[in-house]
Amino acid sequence: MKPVSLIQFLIEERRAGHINAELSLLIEVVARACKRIGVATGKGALGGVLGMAGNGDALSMNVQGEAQKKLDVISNEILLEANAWGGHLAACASEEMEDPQQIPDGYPKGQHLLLFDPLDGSSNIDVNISVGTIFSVLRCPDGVTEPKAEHFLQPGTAQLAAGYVVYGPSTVLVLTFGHGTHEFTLDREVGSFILSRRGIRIPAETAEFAINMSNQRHWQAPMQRYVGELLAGKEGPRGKDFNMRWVASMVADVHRIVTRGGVFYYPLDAKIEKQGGKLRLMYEANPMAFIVEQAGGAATTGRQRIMELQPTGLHQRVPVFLGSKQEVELATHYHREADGVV
Ligand code: P6P
Repeated sequence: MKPVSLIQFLIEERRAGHINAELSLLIEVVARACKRIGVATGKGALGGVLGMAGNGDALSMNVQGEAQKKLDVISNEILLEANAWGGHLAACASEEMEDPQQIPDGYPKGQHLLLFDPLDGSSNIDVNISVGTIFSVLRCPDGVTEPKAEHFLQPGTAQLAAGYVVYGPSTVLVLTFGHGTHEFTLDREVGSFILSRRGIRIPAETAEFAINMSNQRHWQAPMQRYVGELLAGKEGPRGKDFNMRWVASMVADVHRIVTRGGVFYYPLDAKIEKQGGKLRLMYEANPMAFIVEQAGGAATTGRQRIMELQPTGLHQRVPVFLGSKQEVELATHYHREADGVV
C-alpha cells in the first residue's frame, strides 16, 4: 500500500473537518522542529551537546529548579525559533521558561497556543536512553493579542491537538486531534514522517506496570495496597503475574504503553505531596492523557480524570495514572474508595 506522509494525513484531516488549515500548518512546523531536535540528540558525544548547560562554574537552572542539560536549552530554542516565524501561534509556553513567550514583533500571529516539554527525560541523554518532546495545542481566547499565563490555563478537554516525538532507535511521532491516535515513523532517508499506525487501540487489560518502586515507602495507603497486589502475582488476589518496566523517561514509557498496553504511575508520595506531584499538568499529563484516551485508554490523577482538571498554574504538577483502561480504573477505584467517595 502507498505510504501516507504526515502532510497527506494532515490534508485528509482538514478535508474531514477535524482540523483547520492553521492547525495543520502548526503541526507541520512542530514536526519539522522535532526532526531537528532528533538530529541534535542523535549526535550524542560527537555534537558537543551532552552534559549540563551553563558556563564553567554555574549550572543553568530552569523554572522547575532543575539543572538544565545543554540539549534541554537547544531543544527549547529550536521549537521557539521554528514557531516565531511560523505565523500560526499567538504565544507558546515551555517547561524551560517561567513565562509564556510572545511572538516577536514583525511576525504574523495565529490563533493557537502551543505548550511543550522540549526534551522530556533529559536526565537519560548522557546514558543514551530514549528521550522525547511532548506538545499540546490550545485555542487562544478571542480578542487576546498578548496571551498571558492565565490564557493557557484551560482544561485538557480544551486541547485541539496533542503529540509526542520519541527519539529512540527510530524517531516516532504520535499525534491526536481528538479523532483517534495515530503514529508516524520518520523515514530518515527522505526526511518525512510516514503513517505507521492509524487508529491505535490500547488493550484494556495488561500485565505490565511502570512505576518508580524506590518511592514505595512514601506512597499513600491505596497505592501500597494496589501495587502490593500486582507484586503478589498469581498467588495474590489478582491471580496473575505482572511484569515491571521503568525507563524514567515518560515519553519512552508512554510509547511502550501506546504500542503494547500497560500502565504508567507517578502517584503522590510524601516527598512530593506539597508540590502536588512530579509531572506537569499542562505539557506532560494533559497531552499524554489526550493521546491515551483517544487510543481507548484512561488517564486520572488517581482520583479524577486528568483532562477535567481546571489548571491553576502554568507549571502545576499532578499525580499521573494512565494506560490500559481496566487497570487504571482499578487503581483509581482504590484511591476513591479510601477517600470514601465510592
Ligand atoms: P524519577 C523525567 O525527568 C520525568 O519528568 C519523566 O520523564 C519521568 O517519567 C519521570 O520524570 C521520572 O521520575 O523520579 O523516576 O526520576
